[in-house]
Amino acid sequence: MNLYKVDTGRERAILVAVDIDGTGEMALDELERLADTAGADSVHRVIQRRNSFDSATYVGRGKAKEIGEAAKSLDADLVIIDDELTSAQIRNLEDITGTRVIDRTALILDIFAARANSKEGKLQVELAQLNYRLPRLIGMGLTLSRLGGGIGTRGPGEMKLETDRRHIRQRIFEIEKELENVKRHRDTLRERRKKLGYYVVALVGYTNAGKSTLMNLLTGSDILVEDKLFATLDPTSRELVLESGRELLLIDTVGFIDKLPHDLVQAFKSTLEEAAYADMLLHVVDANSPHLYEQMKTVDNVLESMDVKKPMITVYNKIDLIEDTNLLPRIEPYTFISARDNEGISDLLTCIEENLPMDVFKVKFLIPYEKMNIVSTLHDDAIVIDEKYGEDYIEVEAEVDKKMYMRYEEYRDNSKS
Ligand SMILES: Nc1nc2c(ncn2[C@@H]2O[C@H](COP(=O)(O)OP(=O)(O)OP(=O)(O)O)[C@@H](O)[C@H]2O)c(=O)[nH]1
Ligand SMILES: [Mg+2]
Repeated sequence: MNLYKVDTGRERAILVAVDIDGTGEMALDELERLADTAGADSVHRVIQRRNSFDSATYVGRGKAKEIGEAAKSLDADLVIIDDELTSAQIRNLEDITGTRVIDRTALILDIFAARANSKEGKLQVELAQLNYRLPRLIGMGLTLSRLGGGIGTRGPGEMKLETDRRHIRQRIFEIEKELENVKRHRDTLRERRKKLGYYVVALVGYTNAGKSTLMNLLTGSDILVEDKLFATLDPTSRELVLESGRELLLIDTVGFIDKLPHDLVQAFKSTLEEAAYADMLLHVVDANSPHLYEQMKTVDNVLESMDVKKPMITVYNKIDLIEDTNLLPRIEPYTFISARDNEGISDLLTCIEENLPMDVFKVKFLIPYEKMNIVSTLHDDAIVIDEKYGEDYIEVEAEVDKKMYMRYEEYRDNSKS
């Protein structure tokens, strides 16, 4: 390592991809953004066209040597590989290049580690990191022996990451137990939301599409918005009242990315489930992205893998940056907006309104006389079909929306259909 190098606090990285299907340049563009977010500058890019990954060294052995030479002459701190590697591949590549090697998964986990804020988020990231690390302890020679850390060695917060197998297993066990509790809490919250009869609408989409910007605009909240990947990790929910008076809960969620690490999906299950429990999804798309199709496909794939099938509106965002919206795929329903310039928002709200499931329930309520106010609410806000004044109760037959259906659950007459 060059002791006289100017310390910018940023690492110098060589980015490497094996290109099997011709998408190498695109993959490295994204890897470069990920590296930038994690605090590394790309000093060199290497793409090798091959039919498959080399099982021992990922790229071919000759290419690995070249990378080592480039690392020396460019004074690189690390090599970042665009796919997930085995511990043997990491070890072999470190031996040949003489440089620290991390893979795409470690890079993404590192970004998540630096960005986790909530207790749940930190636990989820730590769990994902430990699960990633456990089978790779032998491989991570240079990474773990490195003093002073660097990308790939950071834990959530100031936590030092374990390197001892037995401790790791113990810690995984503890975290899983803690996350169970968090999950139960989340389930309770979800139940409560359901009881209140809220329609839940979740913002989903590729990272950096503008989900949080839209959330802030619609609900006046101040969620962190950044031109970096994975600005949002924790789901945030806020109330939104539509023109018609219908109230919904809007949820901002963690962004998706191509080749989302399996350990992260597992650890973030309860967070990702926010989309699964929503009544409707807004798929926010960066309409200006050169990789728009691939990003939309990735989002579809992640949702599919979680078995999420919900009514969805495609929301093309950042139209202030594009000249021709005619080139965008038109899968109904869709809208064009600029969350930055507050454009197209009323169309979006109308579109939400039109596509919300219109649940109407025909029910009979048995309402005690001291709750006369409920009867008048039903007259005001629902359609009363029939009304009988009995001995103990007022029997009201009415058509109500989901919200009222849930709100007056305890007065429903369940004795007959
Ligand atoms: N030009 C333009 N930029 C936008 C628009 N909406 C969002 N951005 C920018 O896009 C970047 C990402 O925005 P975010 O709202 O953080 O995106 P996100 O989808 O929440 O991203 P993650 O939380 O990282 O998944 C920021 O720099 C925003 O200022 C828009 O309509 N037009
Ligand atoms: Mg966000």
